Amino acid sequence: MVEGSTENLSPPSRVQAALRARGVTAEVRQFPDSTRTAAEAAAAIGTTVGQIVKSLVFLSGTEPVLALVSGANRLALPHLSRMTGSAVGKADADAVRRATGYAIGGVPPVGFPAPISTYLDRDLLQYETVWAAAGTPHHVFPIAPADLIRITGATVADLKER
Ligand code: 5CA
Repeated sequence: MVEGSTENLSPPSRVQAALRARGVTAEVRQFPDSTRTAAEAAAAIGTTVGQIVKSLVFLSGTEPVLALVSGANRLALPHLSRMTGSAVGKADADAVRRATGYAIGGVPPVGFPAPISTYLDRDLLQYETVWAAAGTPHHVFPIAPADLIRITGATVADLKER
């Protein structure tokens, strides 16, 4: 299995391998400045905060759920619960690491030990390119929203608080 052999790679290399395995040519980029938060990532990259993809992990019971949300938006929990069909709560740092294999601040949208059911904020579709974390608080990659949907199998949804 292609991704089964990537466990011993560094986190950014694992993300890069997951992108390649899905036919995405995007290059993971390293920035000397922190990309830990959406605001920091936007400043480091020189893009708008709306174009930063937050990868937020929730739990529906013990089942992880991933929400890919524009950095300009706050996720409305009731919206996500409605999409999943059951109450969801935010995962703590340990649960995030267990489900994704990455630490908070670097959680990517792909490259997990097992598939995670994924929802994507409709507002991300307005941009030509968006930027997502690539395994650490210093690594990100650019991608077209349509490609992000394809490689994550995400369900597009209205997830934002108003
Ligand atoms: N690298 C950037 C964007 S490219 C990034 O990872 N942003 S993020 O928004 O996806 O990741 C930070 C998020 O982690 C915060 O928005 C917050 O929702 C979550 N977070 C931060 N600290 C904790 C914590 N202690 N427990 C659970 N979630 C946390």
